[in-house]
Amino acid sequence: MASFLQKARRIAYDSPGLDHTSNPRVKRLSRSDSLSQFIEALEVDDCVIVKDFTDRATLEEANEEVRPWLEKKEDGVKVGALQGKTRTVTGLIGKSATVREEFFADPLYQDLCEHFLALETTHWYGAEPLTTTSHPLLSISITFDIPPGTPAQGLHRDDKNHHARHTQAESYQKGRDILLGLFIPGCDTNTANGATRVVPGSHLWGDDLPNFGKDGTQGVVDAELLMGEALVMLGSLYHGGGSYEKPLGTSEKGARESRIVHAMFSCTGVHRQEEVSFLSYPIEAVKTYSKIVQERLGWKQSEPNLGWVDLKSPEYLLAN
Ligand SMILES: O=C(O)CCC(=O)C(=O)O
Ligand SMILES: [Fe+2]
Repeated sequence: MASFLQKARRIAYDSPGLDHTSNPRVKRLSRSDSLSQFIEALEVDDCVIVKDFTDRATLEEANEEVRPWLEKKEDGVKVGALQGKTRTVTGLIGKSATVREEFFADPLYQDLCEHFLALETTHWYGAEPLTTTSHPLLSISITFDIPPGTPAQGLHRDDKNHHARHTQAESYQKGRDILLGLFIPGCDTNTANGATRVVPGSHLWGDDLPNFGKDGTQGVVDAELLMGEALVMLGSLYHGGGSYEKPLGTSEKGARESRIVHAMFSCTGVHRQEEVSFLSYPIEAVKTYSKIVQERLGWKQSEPNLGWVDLKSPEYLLAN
């Protein structure tokens, strides 16, 4: 298995003939590729780019829906990996119908969440076995808008929030991750404007001090994305927003000066969500959301016995 994965890793990149073990890149796949190719890319590299995730018109709609919220934010926040410059819009599911129904509810992303995060367990009532499944939840939906003058984030794993522990491994075991992220850029992202930096393969590392080499760039790749593409990543991937060093006011007149990415993370159905869904999205609004979104927000119980209201799955509260 290990040698299969190593081989897959060598042939996984889209420029044949290059030794990408010393110059790693993120694999790009299309929607026409099979789900198992996406799964394999995530198992091998811990991230993958979907080339044709969305189109420009849909992306512009999402940007328009988010922009008023962004413009209300003068300053960035200092929390977690955010160091005060990056502007954020939280609770995106309620603020952008396009982010919610076109991006978060995307069947490819949801199928990958189901594959990596659904839990199926057999337990016993006396001698009677019962197998139940817990489906994933949305943990957080947030826009990251990096203005010029923003330094790079410290490389980190987002599953730190869930106190995840990792043992070093040769190859991927299903169930290893508790988060799956989806990053959709609202503009082209590149090294100059702070494309997200990722460390392919770091999902197999343990919890010791990570080694990014003397200058902190060993194994680090700028996941440059074009509008319409999306990056899918496991929660154990070392990553961080890149630096946008260009001074403010040097862009062409009228050009938007920020790097905008709409991000979502899903977690397993038995972990605590980063954003408290029931306080973030009022029930009257949730009634208008698609079924899959309602379920991922926690309006369906996790089998066997989590997330009840009065010992019942809460979707009955959405019925009228
Ligand atoms: O802005 C980005 O590219 C990534 C942000 C991030 O990883 C974080 O704030 O946890
Ligand atoms: Fe992060």
